Amino acid sequence: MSRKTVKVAVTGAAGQIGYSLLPRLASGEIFGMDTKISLHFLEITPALPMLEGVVMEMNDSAFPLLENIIVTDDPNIAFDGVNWAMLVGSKPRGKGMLRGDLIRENGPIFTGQGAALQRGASDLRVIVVGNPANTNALIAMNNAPDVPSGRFAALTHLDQNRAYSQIAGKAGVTVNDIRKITIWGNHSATQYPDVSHALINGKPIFDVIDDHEWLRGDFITTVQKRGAAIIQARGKSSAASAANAALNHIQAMESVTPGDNWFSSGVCSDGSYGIDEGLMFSLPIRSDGKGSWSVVQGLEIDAFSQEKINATLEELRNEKAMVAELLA
Ligand code: NAX
Repeated sequence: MSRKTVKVAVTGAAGQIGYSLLPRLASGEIFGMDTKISLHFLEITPALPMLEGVVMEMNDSAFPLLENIIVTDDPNIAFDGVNWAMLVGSKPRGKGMLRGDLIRENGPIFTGQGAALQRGASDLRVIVVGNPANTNALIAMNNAPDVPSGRFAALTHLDQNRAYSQIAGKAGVTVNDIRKITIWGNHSATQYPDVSHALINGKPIFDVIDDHEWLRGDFITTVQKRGAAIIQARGKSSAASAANAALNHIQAMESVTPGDNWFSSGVCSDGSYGIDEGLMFSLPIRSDGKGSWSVVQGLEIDAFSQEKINATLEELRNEKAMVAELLA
C-alpha cells in the first residue's frame, strides 16, 4: 500500500516495548523509504514526563522521514486520522494478580480507546499488543462499531516467530526454509503452535524432524511458556522481540502474503474451524495487501490438534464472559 504520509498511533509509548518499537517505525523500515511518518503517542498522564524523554531521543535521531510527533493523554487526539493504531499500553500484571484480575483491570482501557478509534482514517488498522491481547482487542472492536471488525487484530506474531525459531534450531535450517506453522487461539499459555501442515524446504516437517515426541511435546510447551522464560532470564518481559513481532504484523498485513504460505494473527472469527463467530482467535490468514485478509480454509485438523484448539477456545470463551458488560 503506498501513502505519502502514514499516521501511526502508539499507546504506552513510554514503556519498554515502545522504546524498541518507535525508532524502527520512524526509520522507514516498515512503511518504505518513500513514505513519511507522523507518530501519535498516547500515555497515561503520570507517564507524560517520561515520554518527553523518549520524544527528545526520537528528535535527536533526526529521522529524515519523521514529519511530526504528537504527544497526548487523550485517545481522541491520539487516534485522530491515524492509519494504524498500535495498542501497546496496558497495566502490567502485579504480584499475586490472577489473569482474571488483569482482564478486569485492563478491559475498561479498551472501551474508551475503542470508542476513540472511530476517529481513525477510513483505512484504520489496529493491532493490540497489551495483554490480555485477544480479549482487549475484542473489547476495542466491540466499542468501535463503525470500524469494520476485520481491521482489528491481537498480536500472535511473536508466538509465530518463537515457533519458527524453535523449529529452525531443531532442524538446523534457517527460518526462511520453513513455511506453514500456525498459532491457534489465545496469546497465552493455552495457545497451540501447530506444525501439522508445516514444511521444511518443501518437505513435511515430520519427515525432516525425526523427534516426533518433541514436536508433539516440548516444542509446544516451549513456545507456550516462552514469555515466562524471558522474564525468568531477563527479569523483565520480552520487549525487543515483541516490538519486532508487532512490526512484522504490520508488514504482513500491508503486503500480499507470499506464495501459498500464511501467517497467524488473532482476528475476529468468521466461524471457520468451528470457532465461535466474533471471538478474537488466532488463525492462519492470508493478506491481499490492500487491507483485506482471509482465513486459510480446508486445513485438516487431527484429534490431537482439535483437543488443543478446544482448550484455548474454552479459555477465550471464559475471558469473553468475564468482560461481557464491556462489549457494547
Ligand atoms: P511497560 O509497563 O513497560 O509499558 C506499558 C506502558 O503502557 C506504560 O508506559 C504505561 O504508562 C502505559 N499505559 C498504561 N495504561 C495506559 C493507557 N490507558 N493508555 C496509554 N498508555 C497506558 O510494558 P511493556 O513491556 O511495554 O508491555 C506492554 C504490554 O504488552 C503489556 O501488557 C505486556 O503484557 C504486553 N505484551 C504482549 C505481547 C504479545 O505478544 N501480545 C508480548 C510482550 C508483552 O508481554
